[in-house]
Amino acid sequence: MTLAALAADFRVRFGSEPRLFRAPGRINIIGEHTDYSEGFVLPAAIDRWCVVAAAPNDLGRLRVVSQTLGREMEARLDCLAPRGDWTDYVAGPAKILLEAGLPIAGADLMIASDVPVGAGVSSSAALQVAVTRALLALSAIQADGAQVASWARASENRFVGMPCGIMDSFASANGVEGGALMLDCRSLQATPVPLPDGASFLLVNSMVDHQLVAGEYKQRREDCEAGARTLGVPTLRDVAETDLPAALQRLSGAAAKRCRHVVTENARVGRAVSAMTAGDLAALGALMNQSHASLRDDMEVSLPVVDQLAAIAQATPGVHGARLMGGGFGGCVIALVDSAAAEAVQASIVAAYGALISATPDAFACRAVAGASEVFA
Ligand code: GAF
Repeated sequence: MTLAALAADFRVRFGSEPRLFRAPGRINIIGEHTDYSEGFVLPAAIDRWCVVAAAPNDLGRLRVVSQTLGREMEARLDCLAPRGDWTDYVAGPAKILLEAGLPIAGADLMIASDVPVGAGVSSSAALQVAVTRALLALSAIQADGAQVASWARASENRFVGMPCGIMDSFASANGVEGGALMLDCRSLQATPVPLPDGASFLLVNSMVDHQLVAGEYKQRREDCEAGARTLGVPTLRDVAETDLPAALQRLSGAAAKRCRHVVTENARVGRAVSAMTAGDLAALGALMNQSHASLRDDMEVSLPVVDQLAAIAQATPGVHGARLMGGGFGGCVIALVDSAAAEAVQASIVAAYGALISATPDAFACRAVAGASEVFA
């Protein structure tokens, strides 16, 4: 769907002239299941977008059309409540902005997205960031990207009920063209890191919808919080790599494994930034492989079929490293590949994994793009 076509559909449906706002999905190069422990992540916004066409109405209502889903909803701004479906990602940002005391006006919204759903590339964060941006702009309220990300995350945490960290909404709101963001999830200080020359990031979908396991995600978060409590630190981010052996002696079971993952993964993010800056693809790929092993063995968020996909990718010539990406339990594997071999690598992984699951997995290479903004048809 082009921007012009979305605007045209909006005029037909609502009879007014929309402004257009878009927010991208994201990849995460490394730094998984660390954001909610206030650790480090290395995501990049990608060239898949959720676009929201928006105009004010004077009805005190949200009137929403999802072109992506072929569904509609209408709700009064003064009685927004979760319904447990897609509408929560639209009503949630409005509710959060109102709770923040912002004078959000009624709005007509039409949504079109090409961010794959359930693939671990943050389609829900993209939607909430785009809606947040749109509602703010229609009411002429200024906000920076970090603030937009925090509101979008609050929507996901408090309205949708998913206890995610800040990474996804931050990347969608603040991404930089051609680069990743090394984000400190405690201070929200973000440092752009250019993607290395000659390399591409390829996503291959395991075709297992990761959204089915919000309970597992919540459990991982609670494991990390329990570990931090036992150690007497605010979060596991406060355990230095050099202090890990001593910390592990004081923990057992799941808390020990989660702690080892978070501490080593935070360290890998720093090393990955160094490898990217040096253009050392072999080192970056090795770190991604280690991240996968840690997510599988210590964070325990993989599935056998995802491990098989990662193994296939890791063994494919032209691939420097590969790992599961996002919350886990399905979704995409991200592979670091030589750009010159990208098409052949994609075909090879798709064929091998496709034979395993008797279906053709979705796969695409992506480009790093700027974060959410108003756009013009
Ligand atoms: C999901 C969450 F939404 C993020 O906050 C992050 O925790 C990620 O899983 C794992 O790194 O995408």
